[in-house]
Amino acid sequence: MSSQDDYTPPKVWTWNKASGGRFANINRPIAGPTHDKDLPVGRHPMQLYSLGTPNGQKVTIMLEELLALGHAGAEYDAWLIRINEGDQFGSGFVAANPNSKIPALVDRSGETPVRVFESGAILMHLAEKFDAFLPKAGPARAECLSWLFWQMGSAPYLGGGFGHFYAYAPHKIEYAIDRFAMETKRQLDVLDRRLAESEFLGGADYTVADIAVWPWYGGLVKGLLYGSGEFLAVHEYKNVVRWADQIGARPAVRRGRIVNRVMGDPAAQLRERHEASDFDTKTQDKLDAQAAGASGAAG
Ligand SMILES: N[C@@H](CCC(=O)N[C@@H](CS)C(=O)NCC(=O)O)C(=O)O
Repeated sequence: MSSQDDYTPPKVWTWNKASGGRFANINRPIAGPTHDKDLPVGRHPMQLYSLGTPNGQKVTIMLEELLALGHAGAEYDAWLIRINEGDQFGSGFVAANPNSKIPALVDRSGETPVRVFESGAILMHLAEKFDAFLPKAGPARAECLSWLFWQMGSAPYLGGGFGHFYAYAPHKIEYAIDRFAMETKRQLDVLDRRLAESEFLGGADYTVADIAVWPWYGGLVKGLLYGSGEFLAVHEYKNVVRWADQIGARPAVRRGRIVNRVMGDPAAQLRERHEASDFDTKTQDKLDAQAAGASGAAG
């Protein structure tokens, strides 16, 4: 039996920096900035400070979808925030998001810049601003928002729970992996049943709910998250796989998912995006090849 199996919590928890694990160098029990650093500002109305994780991809996909609809006001600069290097604790970033997590958006389209943090809030801000991907009223809006907020509440069990203990924790703890694998599979079944009755999560139309859920659960069923595809038998969730492939083939999704990416195939990484032309021919060819191979989701 290893020491973590017989741990007795002390009366008062103290910060043990040597606790280990993949994110030990950035995790800390206090908020606020650690250093002074202004954020860069580009020339477009939308300034995004992010990283190409599933939470970051939601926003770049949304912006690319809006641009594809012809909304020039959605033009954006996507600046890279390297969370492993502590960029989220710079004073400028903390002013944009006091929670020190990507993504953070500063909407500079009006006289006064507006900060928006939390990916769900950013998606709603953009959807309402451009009147797109969010039904205006009635049951369709209620259903869309229900699935949007389902993602916000559910993904921490997948990422912070299952993903952390299955892939990143310094020890494999059966209890923790069992608990979160069970919950992750339950969530996949929730999605699978919904997508058996409906083309998209909100109903007949593609909405911010799909944009929020796809980078997480689309990536999961395509076997791209935590190397866990076989362990979770993700191929069993056939309706989720159908939906993941369908969304992954959208040109705006193929562009948005590679913005601010620093991992995986270098040809499918656009570390910063400042112009539409930044998606160069080489990247586009690579994305076309990926789409042809139907490997559409997040990585
Ligand atoms: N609920 C937040 C979650 C954001 C989040 O967890 N971001 C992670 C990367 S995916 C992060 O910035 N982590 C840095 C840290 O925890 O210090 C949202 O949806 O925006």
